[in-house]
Amino acid sequence: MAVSYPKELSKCSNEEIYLALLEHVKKLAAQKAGKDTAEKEKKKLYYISAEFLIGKLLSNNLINLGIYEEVRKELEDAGKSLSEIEELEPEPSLGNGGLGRLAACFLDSIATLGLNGDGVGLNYHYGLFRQVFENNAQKELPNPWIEKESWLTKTDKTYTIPFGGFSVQSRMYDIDVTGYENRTNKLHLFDIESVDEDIVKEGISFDKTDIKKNLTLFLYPDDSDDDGRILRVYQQYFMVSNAARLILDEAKERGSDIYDLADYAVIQINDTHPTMVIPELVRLLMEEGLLIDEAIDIVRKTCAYTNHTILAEALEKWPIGYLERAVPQLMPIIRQLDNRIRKEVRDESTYIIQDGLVHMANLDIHYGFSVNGVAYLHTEILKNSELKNFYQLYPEKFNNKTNGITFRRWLLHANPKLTELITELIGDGFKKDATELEKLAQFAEDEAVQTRLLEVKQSAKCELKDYLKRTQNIELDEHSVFDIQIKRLHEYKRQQMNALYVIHKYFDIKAGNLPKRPITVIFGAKAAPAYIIAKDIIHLILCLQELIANDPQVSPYLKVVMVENYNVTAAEKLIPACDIDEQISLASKEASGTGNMKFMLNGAVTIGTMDGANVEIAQLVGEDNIYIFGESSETVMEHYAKADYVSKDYYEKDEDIRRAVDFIVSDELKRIGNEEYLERLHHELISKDWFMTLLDWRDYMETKERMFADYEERLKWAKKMLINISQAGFFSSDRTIAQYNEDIWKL
Ligand code: BZD
Repeated sequence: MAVSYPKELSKCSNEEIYLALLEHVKKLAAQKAGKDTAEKEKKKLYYISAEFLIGKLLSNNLINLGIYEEVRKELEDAGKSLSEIEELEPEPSLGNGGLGRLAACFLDSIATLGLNGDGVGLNYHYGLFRQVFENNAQKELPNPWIEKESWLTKTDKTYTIPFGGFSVQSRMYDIDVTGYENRTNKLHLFDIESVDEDIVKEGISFDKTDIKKNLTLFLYPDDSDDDGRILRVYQQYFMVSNAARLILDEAKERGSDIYDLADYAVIQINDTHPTMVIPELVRLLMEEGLLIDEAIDIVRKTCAYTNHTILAEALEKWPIGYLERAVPQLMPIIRQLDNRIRKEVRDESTYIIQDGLVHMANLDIHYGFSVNGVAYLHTEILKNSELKNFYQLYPEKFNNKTNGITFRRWLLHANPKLTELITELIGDGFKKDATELEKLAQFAEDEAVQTRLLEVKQSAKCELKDYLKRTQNIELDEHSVFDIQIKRLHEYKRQQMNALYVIHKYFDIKAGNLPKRPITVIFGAKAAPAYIIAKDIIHLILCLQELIANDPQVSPYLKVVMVENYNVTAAEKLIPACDIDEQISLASKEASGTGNMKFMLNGAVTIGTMDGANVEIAQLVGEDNIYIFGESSETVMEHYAKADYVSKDYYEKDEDIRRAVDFIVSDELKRIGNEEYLERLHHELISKDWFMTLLDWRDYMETKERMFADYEERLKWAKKMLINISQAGFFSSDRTIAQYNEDIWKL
C-alpha cells in the first residue's frame, strides 16, 4: 500500500507529509490489528499503568511496520527529510520518568513477542509539564500533545463511572502498538468528554476541586496539598474502574463465564497507582451476583503487582477519608479485605488499614499472586528488608524481573549509524534476538573496528551539537568529552554530587591544572514542582553554567550544559552522543534504572555505584569496563539503621569537599543566583544530606579523574565501548517480557 500524499511529494509541506504518514501508519496498523483479533486467543494480559511515556511514535511505527527505509528513501528522493518531519510531531509526555518509559518499552516488546496484551491508562490532555528556565530557575508550563489529527482513535466504548455524589461518562481512546514485524496491540486511554482545558490558569495551576472539568487534564497533578492528593484518588479510581469493566466485557466476549476469569485475563499492576482495581473487580463481580468469597478468589488469581521503589515516601497510603469522599462504594470492600487479613495473619505490620490509612502496596501483596522487583538487588532488598514481613508470609509470590528497554527505539531508531556498523559486523539477527550482540566481543581487539566505533560516536556527538544549536541555541565542542547525567531530579540520584565535582574542577582549572581535553558536563532533569531542594539543585547547575561560560580562564576547558525540557525526544539525541554516563545514585535507592541500559547499548562507559541494575551491568561487562565507586548498599543501609551518618564530619575533615560545598554560597554565585536558594542548598548539604552525597564524594571525584585519564587511550576506550554494547543484549525488554510471560502471565 502506497502512502497517499495530497499532491506531488516534492510539492508537499512537511506538515502535509506528516499528516499523510500518520494516516498511512494508522491504516496499516488497523489492518494488522484486525487479523490478530481474528485468531481468538483465550487469555489476555492487561498492563494497567497511570503512565505510558511513549514518546514520539512516527519513526518507531515505521520501523516496526518494516517500511522505515522505504519511506525515508522516497522522501529523500523528493528532497524531503524524515527527521525534519519527525520534529513536527508533538511528544506525548504521559509519564514522569523510568516507570512510565518502562511501560512503553513493555508494550513494544509484548507486541513484538506476539503476545496478546494491551495497556490501559488515562488520556491526560497535558503531559508532564514543559520545563523552561527563567532567572536560572525551573518554571513549569502546560504541555499539550493532542492535536486535531493524532495517534488517538476515538472508540465507541463508554462507561458510567460512579463517584461519591456524582458520576461521569467515560470514553475509550486507542493508540495502536505495532510490534516489530509482528502483531499490533492497543494502548487504551480513558477520558471524559467534560474536561475543560480553559480552567488552566497561570503555568500549570488550576482548580483542583472541579473533578468533572479536571479529571484527565494533567498527568500526576501536584500532590503537595489535599486537593491534589484527592484528585489523584479520583484519577486512579477512574482508570481502574474503566479497566475492570473493559476486562470483564472482553473476557465475556471471548467466552468466559466470569467464574473462570483467571483463564481469560491477567492484570499487571504497575506500582500501586492501579491498586484499586483489586477492590473494584471484587465489587463488580459481586454486582454480577457472585459471593464475596468467590469474587476474592477470582481476583487473587488474576492480579500481579510490580514494585518500583523502596523510598518510603513513594509507597502510597491514602487516608480513609479521601476514599470515603471520592469512592465511598469501595471502602466497605477494602474493609472486608482488611478484615480477612486480620483473621488470617498475625503480623500487624502487614494490615491494609493502619492508623486511618489504606496501605496500597499491602493490598497488592495480600491479594495479588505475584510480587516482583525490577532488578536483582532491588528484589533482594524487598525480600530481606523492605517487605521482609510479607516475604515470610508468601515467599512463593516474590520474584525478580530485571528491567529492560526496547532496542527498536533505543538503538535502531536513535542510532542508525551504530545499527549499521553492528549489522555489517554480525548480521541483523540481533534485531530479533538481542543476545546475538555478544558476537561483537570477537572484535574487541580489532583496531579497525575500534576506530570505526569511535567514528560512529563522533558523528553522534556532531549530530547532538547540531540539534542543541538548532533547538536551544547551545554551543557544544564536539572534541570535548561528553559526560552526561539525564534523569529526574531527585536527591537520591545525586545530581548535586556531580555539581560539586564541577566546582572542584573549576578550582582545579583556576589553579592551572588543565584537563588533557575539554570536558562538557551535560545535565537534563525536571524537578517535581513542589520539590524545593530539587529545584535548588537545578538552580545551582544553571548558575554554574553561567559562571563558567563567562569565565575566560575556565570556559575553554570546562562547560556545563543544562538541557531545557529533558524528555524522551531529547534522550534519543543525547544517549548516542554520550562518552561518560553518570549512574551515581546512593546505593540501595535506585530500584533499577533504565537509562544505564540505554547508554551501554550506545557505547557509553558508565561511572556508577553498586545500585539497581548497575550491579548486573558490572557483572556482565567486568570491572575493566565500568567505573564503580562508593559505599555498598549494605553499608548505606547500616548507616540508616544506626542513624550514624553525619555529613558535617565529611565537610569538616575533607578540605576539597569543604571548598566545593562552600562555593555554593560564594559571592561569585550569589551575584548570579538567588541567595535564598543557594543558602538553603548549602545548609541542606552540611546539616542533613539525607542521601549521603558527601559520603561518596571523594571516591567519586577520584574515579572520575581516572576515567578522564583512561579516555585518552582512545583505542583501549573503544574496546570498553564495544564490550558494553556486546553485553547489552540481556537488557532487551524482549527478555524481560519473555520472563514476565513465562513466570507470571502464562499467555
Ligand atoms: O521506575 C522508577 C525507579 O526509580 C527506577 O529505578 C526504575 O528503573 C523505574 C522502572 O522500574 N520509578 C519511577 O519512575 N517512579 C515514578 O515515576 C513515580 C511516579 C509517580 C509516583 C511515584 C513514582
